[in-house]
Amino acid sequence: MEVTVKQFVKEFKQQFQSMYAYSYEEGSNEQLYNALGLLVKNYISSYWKETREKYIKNSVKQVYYFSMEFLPGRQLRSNAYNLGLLDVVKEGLSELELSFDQLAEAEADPALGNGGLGRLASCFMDSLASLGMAGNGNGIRYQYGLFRQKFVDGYQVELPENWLRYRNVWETRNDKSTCMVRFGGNVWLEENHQGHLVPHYENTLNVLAVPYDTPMVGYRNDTVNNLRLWSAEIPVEEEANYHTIEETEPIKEITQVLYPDDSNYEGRLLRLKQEYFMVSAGVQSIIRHFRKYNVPRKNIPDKVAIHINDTHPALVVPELMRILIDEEHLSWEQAWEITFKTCSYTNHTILREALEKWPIDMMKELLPRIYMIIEEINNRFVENTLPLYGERITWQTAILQNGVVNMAHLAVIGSHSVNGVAKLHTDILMNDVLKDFFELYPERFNNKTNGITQRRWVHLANPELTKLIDEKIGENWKLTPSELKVFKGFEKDKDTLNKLTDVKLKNKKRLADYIKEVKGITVDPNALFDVQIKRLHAYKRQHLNLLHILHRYLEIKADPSADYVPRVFIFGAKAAPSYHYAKQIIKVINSLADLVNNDPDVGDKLKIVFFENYGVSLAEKIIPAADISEQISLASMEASGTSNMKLMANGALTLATLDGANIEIKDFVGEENLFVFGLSSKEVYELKANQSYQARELYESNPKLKNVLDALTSGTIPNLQDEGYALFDSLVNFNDEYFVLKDFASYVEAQNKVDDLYKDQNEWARKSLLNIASSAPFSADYTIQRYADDIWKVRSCVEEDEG
Ligand code: 26Y
Repeated sequence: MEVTVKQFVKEFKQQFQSMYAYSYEEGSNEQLYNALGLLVKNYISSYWKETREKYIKNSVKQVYYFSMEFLPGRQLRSNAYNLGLLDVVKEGLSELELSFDQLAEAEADPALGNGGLGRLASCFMDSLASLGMAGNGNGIRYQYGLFRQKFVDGYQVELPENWLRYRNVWETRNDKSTCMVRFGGNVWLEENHQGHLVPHYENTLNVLAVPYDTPMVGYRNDTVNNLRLWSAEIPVEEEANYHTIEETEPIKEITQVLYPDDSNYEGRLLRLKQEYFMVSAGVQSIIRHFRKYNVPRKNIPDKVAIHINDTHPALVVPELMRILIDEEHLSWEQAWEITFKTCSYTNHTILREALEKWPIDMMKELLPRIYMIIEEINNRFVENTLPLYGERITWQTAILQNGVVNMAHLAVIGSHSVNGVAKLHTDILMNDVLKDFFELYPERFNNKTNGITQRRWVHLANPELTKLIDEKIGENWKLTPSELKVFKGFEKDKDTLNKLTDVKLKNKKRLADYIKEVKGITVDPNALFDVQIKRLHAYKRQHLNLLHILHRYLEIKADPSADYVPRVFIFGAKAAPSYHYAKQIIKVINSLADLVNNDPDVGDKLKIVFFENYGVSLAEKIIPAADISEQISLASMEASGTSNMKLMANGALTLATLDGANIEIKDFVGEENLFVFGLSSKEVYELKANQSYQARELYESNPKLKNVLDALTSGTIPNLQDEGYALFDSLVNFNDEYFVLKDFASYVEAQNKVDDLYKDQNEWARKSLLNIASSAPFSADYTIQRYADDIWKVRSCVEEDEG
């Protein structure tokens, strides 16, 4: 968009003054940021309006991405960039002697998600808009985001994340589009005079769903889509029924906090309320919007695609059925045809404990009408399946099983498409986790390997690298990521390799300064920066990383002249508050950090930095500075991973097991350009099946390993309570569920190869360049194009305009 610096400066001053009634010179960073954000939002608003109108006018098919989590990250920089205004804004502010970077840091980072699944949803929003596709997000406006993590004495402490404190300039409260969501009470069906069975409700709890809309700005294509987040309120007309603040709590708490767990399913009533609240409001508003299209209801699937991001929004299936039957008076068969063609489902995890199953009694009581519909879906499913496939398959795949509603089964049965998020993961779904369904509906299954938006994760997070690539291959890769492969042509170009090394060093210096500032630790920017950033979970094996560091430490102590390349081990990870073991791992890493970072024998050879409160904003600082990307989950456990892609795109070399998307990274960049170690998923399956694994044998037979494990309990690591014992126990006495000891030797070996390669900076840079140049296939733009072609059947509206 066209705005001159002069115009911007004038409008910014006005904006500030109209908001705060004093001059910008007196503003705090938060105030200045708010004024700037609102001004940018003003610039966005006409495109936002026009995009919406265009979709309606052309009767464009819309995708609705239903997700309990979104992690958009800070939006000022990315919105200004996508609008093409970033340079103007920076220049204008510097004329006013203000620093854009400083103001941008004042923005709260909305932590409305736990991890990968939530960040993926936001990368997808960015790509949908940038491809000019009509894609909307639908989620919850949690008043408190994922807890703010602090370390006290090395222990994780959780603080509330009040991200709305200084207001949120990007959102628009949309009171015209509220919906009513009903919970509980009694429901019965009665025939009306047209012979329709219609439900009657009594004693329901009615909750008003208020949408807050946030613009999702496409990259220089005038497209602005919508992210709609719902907030729960008391219906105005019922306010008089509430006499005390306490009585209003059950309503307000629905959208108060995000569940901070991404692995342990807890059958909590409040979570089910959240899920239905978001689903019901979302589906109601879709159907309302659909009416503007003036096409028959049977054509809903031609105009609407609803995507179910993991099972959390799977109640979309019965809710859409409810609306079509109870409110639109369609027959069951008509409604089912529409629902099934409209819905599609992505699975993001094979962890048993993360697969949602709700007690039937709970569902019945909280959502009586929805339960009736689920029961009917289940009955019809069983009726159809039993004669064709027999007892075993039918009962294994039923929605209602042993007193619970199996949400994955509901999602698969109610969707025309089911996908995993990396090739291996999809294979595992088809051959293991959902294998009976694969027999019933092979045509539904497909793979969609995850992707990331290069705009946020390269262009914006790593401007110096972006400049270097532009210099060498021109700017086409920004719109057509596949062009990045042209960069491969520079793998032997000395000048390029030197510049690439310089860029990395600059990024490392910046991170080193930040480490000094927030952790008080001095690190050498020339050391190798080794990064593991992701949720803390035993299957991701941060403790394998820990054991290797401890091993190195012991070797250095035994021989201070040992030839180790100086390394900084960098961690960022939150543990679910109730995940005791994960928190113990955090504590041990922190205590080891205290030991290692202050040991004069060690010096710069080894430093450990565990950042607090890992999230999108921290990731943007860490990733451009990484040399090594740790992707060391037990093979078969990590569905895809996405930090692996972000790190690769920024030139880190991957150190990985053959798990999730690591396999595809290896295939694209070539085996010689990353470090692979450990069991394959096939070997993991075999080991589990033949039950032959004896962790204690490894402990007893490998002296180096024994040495390391013993150091957990010997008092070597200071200030531990029982955390060292807990780790030792789980690994040695409880037979090491995630085969950490089994993979230890090959991990150490791979780490030594990392050292050797780092000594040859030229060769390192060459491999780094090849990684960058091979990262294009992991652009979320391509991932979204595949969802659009294969699942949603939507096209770019920008292309359409151009005819
Ligand atoms: C039901 C509740 C316990 C629950 C809450 C959140 C269950 C799962 C989750 C989140 C899962 C998640 O983030 N999965 C990650 O999705 C990424 C995007 O597909 C993958 O890259 C990553 O491997 C996977 O762990």
